[in-house]
Amino acid sequence: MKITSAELVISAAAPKQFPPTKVPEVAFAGRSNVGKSTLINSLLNRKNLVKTSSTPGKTQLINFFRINQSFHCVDLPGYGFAKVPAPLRRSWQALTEVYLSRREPLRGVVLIIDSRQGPTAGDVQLKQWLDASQRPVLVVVNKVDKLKRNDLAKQSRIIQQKLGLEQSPLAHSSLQKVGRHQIWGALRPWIS
Ligand SMILES: Nc1nc2c(ncn2[C@@H]2O[C@H](COP(=O)(O)OP(=O)(O)OP(=O)(O)O)[C@@H](O)[C@H]2O)c(=O)[nH]1
Ligand SMILES: [Mg+2]
Repeated sequence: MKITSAELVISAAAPKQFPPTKVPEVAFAGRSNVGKSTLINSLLNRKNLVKTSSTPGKTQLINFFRINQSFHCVDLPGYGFAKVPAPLRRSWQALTEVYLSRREPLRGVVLIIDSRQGPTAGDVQLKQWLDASQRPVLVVVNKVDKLKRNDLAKQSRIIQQKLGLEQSPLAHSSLQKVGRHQIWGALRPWIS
């Protein structure tokens, strides 16, 4: 995928700020710190378009990015980070839930799983919820630089089984620049 333009449309704190659009959208979901924002930067070949942080809970709003004037990438707040105050956690959850259940241009969700941790209860819950909502899901196992090859094969099987996938998850590492082309290949039908 050749990226000719990528810009932030809006950081939405409430559903009424979701931008009206006719272009298709892909959203990136996963637990806090799993590398969602970094993955979007690496897909778009941009170092700092999306803010990333080693402190979990960096992305608290829903960030809409317009790519090549033709589709949106949407960075969702992460879940499952206990140190975030409970009321804040609820407000993100509510915002994300409204987005995922009602957003008309949303074509599919990239669900990102940590390669070492494997699927958390939150990951399993979200996958089941997306399936029930008939939202297409692409599962990516991320930070695969942290695993040896054998362990990655084992972890991929566990992810496939726990999330009930027909195919094994795509492997990605922003650090090693692995998996970018495969992910674009899977996303193409959603955004064209
Ligand atoms: N080893 C390794 N570290 C990574 C990779 N991708 C991201 N990280 C690191 O993981 C941390 C979290 O990255 P973010 O992209 O901010 O994570 P996020 O999922 O957007 O987090 P929230 O916004 O808090 O939900 C940062 O310290 C990144 O440098 C990767 O492929 N490999
Ligand atoms: Mg983030």
